[in-house]
Amino acid sequence: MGKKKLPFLSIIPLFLLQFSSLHLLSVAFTPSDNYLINCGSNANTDVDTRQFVGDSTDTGKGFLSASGSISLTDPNPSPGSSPLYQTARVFTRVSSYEFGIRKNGTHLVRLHFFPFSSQNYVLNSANFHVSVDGYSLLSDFSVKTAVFKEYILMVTREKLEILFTPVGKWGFGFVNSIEVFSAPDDFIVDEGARFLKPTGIEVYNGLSLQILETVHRINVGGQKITPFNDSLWRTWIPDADFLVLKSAAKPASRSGPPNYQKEGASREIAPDNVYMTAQQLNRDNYSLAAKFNITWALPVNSSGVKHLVRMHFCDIVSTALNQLYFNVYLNDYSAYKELDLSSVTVHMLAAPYYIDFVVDSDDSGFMRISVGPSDLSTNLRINAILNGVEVMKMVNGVSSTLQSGSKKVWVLVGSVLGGVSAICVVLLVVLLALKCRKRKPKPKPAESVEWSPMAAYGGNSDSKVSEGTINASPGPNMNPSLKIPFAEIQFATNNFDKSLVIGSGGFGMVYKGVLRDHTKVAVKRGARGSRQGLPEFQTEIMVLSKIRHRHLVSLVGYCEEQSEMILVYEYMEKGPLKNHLYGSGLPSLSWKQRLEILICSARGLHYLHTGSAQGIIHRDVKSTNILLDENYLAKVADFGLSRLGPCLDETHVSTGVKGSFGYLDPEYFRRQQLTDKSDVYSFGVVLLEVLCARPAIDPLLSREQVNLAEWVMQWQKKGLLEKVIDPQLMGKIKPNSLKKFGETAEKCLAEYGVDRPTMGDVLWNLEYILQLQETGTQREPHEDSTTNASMLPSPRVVPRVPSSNVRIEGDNSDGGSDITTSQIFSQLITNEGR
Ligand SMILES: *[C@@H]1O[C@H](CO)[C@@H](O)[C@H](O)[C@H]1NC(C)=O
Ligand SMILES: *[C@@H]1O[C@H](CO)[C@@H](O)[C@H](O)[C@H]1NC(C)=O
Ligand SMILES: *[C@@H]1O[C@H](CO)[C@@H](O)[C@H](O)[C@H]1NC(C)=O
Ligand SMILES: *[C@@H]1O[C@H](CO)[C@@H](O)[C@H](O)[C@H]1NC(C)=O
Ligand SMILES: CC(=O)N[C@H]1CO[C@H](CO)[C@@H](O)[C@@H]1O
Repeated sequence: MGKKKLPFLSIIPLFLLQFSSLHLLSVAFTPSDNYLINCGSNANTDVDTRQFVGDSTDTGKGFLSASGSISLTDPNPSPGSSPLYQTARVFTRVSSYEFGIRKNGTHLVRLHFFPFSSQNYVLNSANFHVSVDGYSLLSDFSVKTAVFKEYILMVTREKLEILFTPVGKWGFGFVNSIEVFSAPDDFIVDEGARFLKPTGIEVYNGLSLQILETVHRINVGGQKITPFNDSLWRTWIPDADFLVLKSAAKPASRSGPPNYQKEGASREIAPDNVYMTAQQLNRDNYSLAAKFNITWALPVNSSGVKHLVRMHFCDIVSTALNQLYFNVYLNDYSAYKELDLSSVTVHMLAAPYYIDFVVDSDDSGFMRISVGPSDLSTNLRINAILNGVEVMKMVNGVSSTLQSGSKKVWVLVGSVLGGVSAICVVLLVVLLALKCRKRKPKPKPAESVEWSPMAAYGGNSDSKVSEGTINASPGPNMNPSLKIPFAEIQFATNNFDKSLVIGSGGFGMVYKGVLRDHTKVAVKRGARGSRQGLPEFQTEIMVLSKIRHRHLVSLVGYCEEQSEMILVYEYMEKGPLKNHLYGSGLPSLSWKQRLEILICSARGLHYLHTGSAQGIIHRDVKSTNILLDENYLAKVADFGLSRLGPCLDETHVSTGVKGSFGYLDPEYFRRQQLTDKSDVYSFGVVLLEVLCARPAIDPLLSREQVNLAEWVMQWQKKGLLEKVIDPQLMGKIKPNSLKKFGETAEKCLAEYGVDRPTMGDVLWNLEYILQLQETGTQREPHEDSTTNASMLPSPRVVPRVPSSNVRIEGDNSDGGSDITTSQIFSQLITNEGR
């Protein structure tokens, strides 16, 4: 490290042997074209070693090409505000500035707006268009606070014209300051960007001809950099506010200038301070069993618009070459796999490097950038870094039409096929799933239909069904707007008042709380040093901010200030289902209530499995994770273990499994292969808990009774299920309802996943069981002989009183296609989980 320190010119001749360091002495960048205008001012002004020419001075006047403009001075400038903000030029008619261009090439155009008020003009009521060389950059533009706009564009004309057009008869426009200057050569390289598309990565052609608008410029892991310390007079802001999970990252820095290389980035691409600071993986919280990324979510306003994302890298964390390999993701695309900075930068540490990506913004409202561990790195060296990032919107880029066009095709295909044949729908699902392995799927919106691949069975070609799946608009991946300040949580819980504790678990304490807006919430506060740590916390935020569903407990927000890990959920008045079954003295639930609770829970789980195309496995289904609201409406909770992969890691065995023993899929145990059928098994245990009102494991009972599933299944097989049901239900369950219930539970608890029904099947059966209870319908004789009866299609086709027609249709058609669907799903899920 020491040899790279070159603080004083006097010692350079002695110690400076490395060629790269000579770079230091090279002169600062001087643009060929360089126009800096202080609009509305009759004097020149120096700002950050640059002189801004007043456009009311003799030299300045020459740039203004129209009459009908007024120079305005802020009568009450706030102390310390930029001198550029103290005057403005106001346009009451179409007016322009023109600047002679000496050198063809990329230029930067910057416009400063500060809406002060004077006697005659209140600038925040201005409304106008701005165009540059005929390209509209701002339309119907108005300014409520200080606004800075920067555009990067190619100029090949002799003159650059900036045109201001007031809107309406009384409208006017204004500007406080203008900068137009040449960018360094190769600032934007025509074919230098990786174009991320659902079909793969391509080279983006014609980048230099795009007009780019700077949206974000961030010095990752470092301080704000002001124009004074940047050779292109840029401002870089810190990244902390954009980090989705602060504790995933740890700042790194190194002193001295970086080793600029010909092949890499120059100081004009980004200044020293950007490259000499970074965020790296917080390895304090890291384990191989629970890997995570660092993710930034940068707000972007438009969806389906191409953006240039320029990422800056400089390996300031390694002690030797080739220690650092990591993956880069952008909006869930794998943007760069196994990035090895040592090899891309001519084998030198601390050598600046940048990579340009072109990507469409999606409708999440955020550009999501992640760096994360590569599979190649050993545990010892595992790391990932980012030093800086810029996001620029392509103002004249190809818009969303192409993309949304192709989506529409899918919807159309989906709805047509839906009416034709279920097999085609299955195919579509598979295609989509495959497509989604390239580009991660978008979660469904909250209100979308609970979609089952079999929904089309009844000849239902309702296009909405397909739309809900394919044209889904996602919530942001990990929505920073869900962040809640720690102080707010202290307020809500009366500073974690012990009397408000409503539960505790492996994770920590759960408190009841009330937010300032009177929303009741449950606050789950991670215990310091809890075994169930950061990965679970992160998973839960990711899963829950992606998906919202009436039967999944929703996340109100989270807090990770002061190394706290706090999750805030909607409050569920009646608490866990378990308390209403046994052990708490609460009034006993009727059979109908119990069935309704199970139906709601099955809906929630079915949605988890199939709703987002990717499939989410809950992994910890049990009666304590089914919560009831004031109307006994059930919702599934606790997604901390969801989809963390197939292996039973240490953490899981010692915390998760202990609490959930008795619910665990035996196949998962044996083969360590997690599928959605593991949730079905656990749900089968919940069915028995509900029926028998006793815990899944009760060590106080005699040996054959300890394990609820084993014990009850013995009675079920003997056809004597009614002997072991909750005494409160004795004589209250109609025999058909009970019989079907027993069969359903038995199928859920099948030894092998493939023999178990899907959550959708279970849901259908529960609805049917409820109907048997309500109407007392007699079972058709043929049903009893049909083992496949439980695998019927969509609940949509169930008439109030099931007729033999429907049954037969189901019996005929299900066998093949339904099993196929399930197998495909579990395969996809299994692979995805690895
Ligand atoms: C700039 O480019 C234009 C069009 O490509 C060309 O006509 C013009 O001569 C160029 N000007 C200079 C100064 O190179
Ligand atoms: C420029 O950078 C130096 C060193 O990083 C810092 O001390 C100084 O305050 C900066 N100046 C401005 C105007 O930001
Ligand atoms: C990192 O993020 C990407 C994209 O969201 C995801 O595919 C990948 O699994 C993540 N890696 C880890 C270790 O979480
Ligand atoms: C998005 O639009 C809002 C209002 O139009 C504006 O305040 C905000 O700065 C914009 N954000 C970005 C990243 O452009
Ligand atoms: C969950 C966990 O282990 N969090 C730790 C992450 O690392 C920071 C220090 O870098 C600790 O303060 C957190 O407790």
